Amino acid sequence: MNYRNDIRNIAIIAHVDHGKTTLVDAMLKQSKVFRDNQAVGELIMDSNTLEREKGITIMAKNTAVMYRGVKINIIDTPGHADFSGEVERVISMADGCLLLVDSVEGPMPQTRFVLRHALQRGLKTIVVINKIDRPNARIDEVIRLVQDLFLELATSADQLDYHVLYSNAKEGIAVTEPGMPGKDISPIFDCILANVPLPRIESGPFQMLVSNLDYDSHKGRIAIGRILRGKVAPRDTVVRVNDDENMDYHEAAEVFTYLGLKRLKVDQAEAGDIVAVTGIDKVSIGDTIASPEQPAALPRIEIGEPTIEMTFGVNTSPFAGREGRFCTTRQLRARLYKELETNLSLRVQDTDSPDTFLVKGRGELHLAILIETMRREGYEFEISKPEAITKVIEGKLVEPVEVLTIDTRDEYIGVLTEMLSKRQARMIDMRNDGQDNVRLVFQIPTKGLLGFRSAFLTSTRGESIMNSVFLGYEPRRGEIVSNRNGVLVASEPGNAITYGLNNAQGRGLTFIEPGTQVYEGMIVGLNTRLQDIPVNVCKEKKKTNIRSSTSDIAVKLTPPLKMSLEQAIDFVNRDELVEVTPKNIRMRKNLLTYSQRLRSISAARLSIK
Ligand SMILES: Nc1nc2c(ncn2[C@@H]2O[C@H](COP(=O)(O)OP(=O)(O)OP(=O)(O)O)[C@@H](O)[C@H]2O)c(=O)[nH]1
Ligand SMILES: [Mg+2]
Repeated sequence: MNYRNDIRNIAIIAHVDHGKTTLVDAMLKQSKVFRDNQAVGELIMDSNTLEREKGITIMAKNTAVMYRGVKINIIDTPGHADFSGEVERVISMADGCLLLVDSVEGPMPQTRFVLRHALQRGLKTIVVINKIDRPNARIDEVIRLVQDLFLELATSADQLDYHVLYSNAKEGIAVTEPGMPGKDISPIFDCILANVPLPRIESGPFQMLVSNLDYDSHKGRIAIGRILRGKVAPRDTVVRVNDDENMDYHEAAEVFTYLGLKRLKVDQAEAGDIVAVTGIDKVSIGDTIASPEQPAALPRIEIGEPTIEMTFGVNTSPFAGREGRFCTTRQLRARLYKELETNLSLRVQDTDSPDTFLVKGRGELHLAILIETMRREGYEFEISKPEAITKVIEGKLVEPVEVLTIDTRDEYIGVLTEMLSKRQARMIDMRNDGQDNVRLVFQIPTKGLLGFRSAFLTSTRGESIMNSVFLGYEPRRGEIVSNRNGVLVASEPGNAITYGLNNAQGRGLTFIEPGTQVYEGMIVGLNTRLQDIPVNVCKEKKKTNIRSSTSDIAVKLTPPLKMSLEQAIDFVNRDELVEVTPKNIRMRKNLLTYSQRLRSISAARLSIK
């Protein structure tokens, strides 16, 4: 067995927002991969539009820096639990990892998830306590908690022997002892060089596992992965081996390695390095590409199962086809199945209805990101309320359960515990820091979390943070009764006007502005009571001949409550749909007319009797 000492491969893992991408910024900037006068900004690796808008990483990405003559291949990963599949997918490319932990928050549920994966794969871990500049940093306690986590998760004694560094990623500073003055990020680089194992080179002809895919309009599919064995060069003949051990032959067109934000075209790349190879038609993540001399498949990447599902259907609203570029079943189906090529924890199934597909994902945000991406690409479709996926294990019906961590203030404990107990949550921990801050930990079925986020933000006035991670399956308990109020449903099509909306505001909150086009059955507001009521928001005031001194005074409407896509997904009930187009997000009743809805209610009552 050989090793090469000119490369190290590391993944950066952590709970959401603990500073991974910011640390990569510092590594890139300080290793001089940019020109001195080049404006590169912040969160450089979060290059996708939705990542920039939301300030979170969604997809794992590769980059590399040179330090003391060694190339460090870096994989930045997302920290949000919904994108855990990305971490599982790329972690096999690395020999070591930096585990970042926020100096105030300490280890969070996703810290445990990513560390468990890293340790199971035998990655050498370097702990980096980040954000040491935060005023209420509690470094000693965080170190103790990290130690507990290692004791619980380590698979061998030598994994307990890890290095700890301290950083302020935002300022680009790291130190080896807390309190030490720092000047740059070099202690992290030095620690990587000294401790991350050298990449192993297995002897034999070329072999690599495809861990990621990219596209280029000229070059086609780009297969990304770490070379395990041998070398690859442009125009080499390679074999693609897939799931069913089927093989096909290809000619590698170009071979690239990483440096900074660029891919460098190379004449040859060798085992131990992370490369991008073009020319391999139809290649998928999980395929092996290898030399025809020894074309054996490597074990495929195992990815956790999805926990929630919803339907995606062709838009059936009266406004169908007006705002989208891609509106047909064929286009919707093709787009959803294409997503499976890169979005490994997603599942798509045809249903009994040819116009509707069942899409399964790792959480509401996972699906919401797909919906938002498709809408921006010009797709128009309708989606149903997300549901938790139940399954049968050993003859028992089970449902997914999650650990929910809430950081909030003392005054909200009462309201939160009450809301959550209705959602079948059980409190498993409560810790107070003596300064009004409290961390609550619950175990809750996934179905109880659906629709919780917006209620949570409203009732704690945006002052709290919630995070949830999949825990496992438990016997399914009863339904959770929705305690959302009824909705105001447009009874006539047309343009909403101030007069009609003002009347509607007498019944509850409204969601639309004057001038909005509505159709019968569209949801235009929230009732103050439990049942739905039809309202005519297009109704005009009756004209009279008599002028009154007050009639011309403009009616002042309360501003509408405009819902984002995620809020709309959270809001709708089972008998409702969200209509998604590039221009609008509308909510509607599944049955559009009042008489249809009445008939279905009485049919449901009859069937209960
Ligand atoms: N005060 C302080 N803030 C930091 C530090 N490092 C990162 N941040 C801030 O923390 C926030 C989150 O940083 P990111 O780098 O996006 O975190 P991340 O771990 O990549 O987040 P995800 O990829 O979404 O999981 C940003 O607002 C950063 O500016 C630090 O050392 N000190
Ligand atoms: Mg990030």
